[in-house]
Amino acid sequence: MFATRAAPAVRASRMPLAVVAATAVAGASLYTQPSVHLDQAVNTAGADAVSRPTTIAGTFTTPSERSFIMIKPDGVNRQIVGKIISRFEERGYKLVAIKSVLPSTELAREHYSDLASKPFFGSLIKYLTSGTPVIAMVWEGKDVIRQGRNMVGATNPLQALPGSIRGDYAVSVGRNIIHASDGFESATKEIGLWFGEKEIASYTPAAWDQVMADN
Ligand code: IDP
Ligand code: MG
Repeated sequence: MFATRAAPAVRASRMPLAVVAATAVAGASLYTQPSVHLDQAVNTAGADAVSRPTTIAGTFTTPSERSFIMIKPDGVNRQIVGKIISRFEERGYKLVAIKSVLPSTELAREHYSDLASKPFFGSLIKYLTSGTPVIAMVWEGKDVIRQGRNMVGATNPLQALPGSIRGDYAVSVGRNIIHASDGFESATKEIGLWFGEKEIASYTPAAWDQVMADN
């Protein structure tokens, strides 16, 4: 749970200004927001609002749900940023925040903190901070966390189905183009880490009600 974790050791002096601001704002929200595990959230999806906490990732399973999606340096380097953004737009999701970031080592390490013990962690961080920017985004809409994972495809492109982003554009697990939050708790952490509340827009696309409606 975020409330019991130590604050990230992020040194502001080595971070881009936007990230400094995001981290400063996020620091407060990230570790004080109620968190919920994905399984728990799935089980309570039909229950009342009290059991569906709202964080910077919105409210799980509702149109306010948000996911952190990041085009990694290989996606930027291969100049397919527009194609990837189009997929989320065409699906019906709403882009509520976007920025190009040269992540600091500290930011990259915090983002992937759950993988710190993996043998590839060092090279993953080196790659993310190699000097080619990442495109950090927040997308909003019903089920965007789980649907975002479907659209991105399996971690290893060998298992990623054709039609998914990794299944269409990637070959190697170490160069799999894109990141997507894997649950409500990680979306809450990641959006709070990369963005401040004030960087996230509130607006209603023309077709929003059509796309989000249930009978
Ligand atoms: P995800 O990106 O699908 O959520 P994670 O297991 O969270 O997958 O791993 C984060 C990233 O670390 C992957 O997207 C990939 O770039 C890299 N990675 C994961 N497993 C390996 C591996 O076995 N070798 C090299 N890189 C890996
Ligand atoms: Mg992951």
